[in-house]
Amino acid sequence: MRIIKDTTPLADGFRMPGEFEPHEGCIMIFPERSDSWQYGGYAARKAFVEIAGAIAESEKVTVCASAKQYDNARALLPEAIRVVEMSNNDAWARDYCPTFVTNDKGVIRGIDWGFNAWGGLEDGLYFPWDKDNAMARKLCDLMDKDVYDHRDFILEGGSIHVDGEGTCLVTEACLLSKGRNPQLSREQIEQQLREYLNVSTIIWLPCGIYQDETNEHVDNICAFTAPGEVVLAWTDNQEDVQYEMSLACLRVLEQARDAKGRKLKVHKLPLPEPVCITKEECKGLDLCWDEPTRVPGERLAASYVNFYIANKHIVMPGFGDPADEKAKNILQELFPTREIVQIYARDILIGGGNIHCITQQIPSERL
Ligand code: KQY
Repeated sequence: MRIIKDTTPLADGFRMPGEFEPHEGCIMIFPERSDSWQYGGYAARKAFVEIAGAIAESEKVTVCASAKQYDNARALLPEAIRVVEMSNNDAWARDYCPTFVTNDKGVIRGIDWGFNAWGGLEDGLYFPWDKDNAMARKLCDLMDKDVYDHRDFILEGGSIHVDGEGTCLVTEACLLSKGRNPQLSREQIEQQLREYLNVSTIIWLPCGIYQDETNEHVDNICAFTAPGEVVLAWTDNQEDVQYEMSLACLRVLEQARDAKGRKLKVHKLPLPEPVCITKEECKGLDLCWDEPTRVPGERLAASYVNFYIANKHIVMPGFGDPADEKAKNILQELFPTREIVQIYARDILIGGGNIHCITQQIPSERL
């Protein structure tokens, strides 16, 4: 594996493909952190196994597990899934496994962004995060892909969505947050995205989902379903604090033009009724540096937008809410060639994210 320090994907003719383009595989990490996942992660592991199994129906899945969890992961996961031992601080593959870019010869390279647990000592969610930060490079080595070293720029995979045709979606709340790259201006941050993702248009949504502890990652509020088309997490309830947040994003999307000059088609994806953590669930969470990570009654950042686009499936969360079916039907219409698999995801949501946050696609080498 070559560590590339002196050039960028843009200069070398590489771009980040849209998630809806063909995949070679998907990376996940087996959960075990007891202040993220209730009762030591037992229920979360069951949900991860179900999700990995659904994705493995149409692409090669690699699950990274700690030395402590390796045997358990190997026993619980289907044989077709590759399990590798790799140390980690937690299980958010989207955020610190490599972002992959590809060129017109089908060559794949990784990007190793800096990771500081969503805000470092300013407002990050745990310390230390060194093992997570080391994963992108280890995975590129394992998968025999050259890797761009960009550890001096803090970015998580969940904070970007691209259409593969030159457009990138981000939120101001996240990318301009104090805990990431406070020394860089908005224009300088845009320049990093242009050079590393090979995009020319960046659409800045003001915010994400209420209470999203990542400083409101875009992958929980808005996602490309095809070039020129997005889904936006939506509520019609004007009493809900989320209403104004989603409306502010809608206003930006309605005004935007993508890199090809198209107006975006915006599909509203309903939100479930607010999902709040119970006292019983909180009892199952260990403290993080003597502080509870959640308090009973706290609203969690539930959203159906946090789905994964696999080669033949859409793997989406369900919350046991009447809107589950509605959201599923909307995604089925938007992805007519893919089967929608809805997986009950409360145990992942309690960790602070959802199915998109725990998966990272590897684009296909075939053109
Ligand atoms: O990408 C995400 N949504 C990660 C959230 C991390 C939460 C840590 N408890």
